[in-house]
Amino acid sequence: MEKTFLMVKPDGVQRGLVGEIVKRFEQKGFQLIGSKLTVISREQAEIHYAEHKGKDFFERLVNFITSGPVFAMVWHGDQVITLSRTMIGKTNSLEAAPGTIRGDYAVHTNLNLIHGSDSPESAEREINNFFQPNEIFTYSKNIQEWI
Ligand code: IDP
Repeated sequence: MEKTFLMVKPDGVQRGLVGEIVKRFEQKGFQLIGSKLTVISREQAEIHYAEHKGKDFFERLVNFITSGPVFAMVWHGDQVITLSRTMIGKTNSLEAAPGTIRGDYAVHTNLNLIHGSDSPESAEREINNFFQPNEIFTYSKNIQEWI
């Protein structure tokens, strides 16, 4: 079992896609174990996107991600890191396949609705950047054996 950090970006919140996005991960069979609507600080954004520091789109990315509320989530499940990335779709909006969140709802790469961790290491770092330990809940569901 793994944990991952998923975040509906400001464009997804503005467009009213929080429910649709949560629904997809719930219906897949993953478990929501933490969530909050929050406006992230510039410092948090720079930590979150540290690997892009120095790139030409970095400033715009940080300005965008801090421009309004995001819906930050922690999800739990088997292979949730890889499977949630598949459900999100490719970064480049021209390559995001129909059926994926970006493929179904996003037009531009810089307004691509959702972030998902790409490895166990990033997931841990990103969860710690956005959540306190007491904001994450583990609980069992009997349905789990059917998933
Ligand atoms: P990911 O969100 O699919 O994991 P990353 O490479 O981590 O993709 O990039 C983080 C975010 O930075 C992307 O979701 C996108 O919003 C933005 N981004 C990445 N590459 C570009 C680009 O070439 N132009 C504009 N924005 C970009």
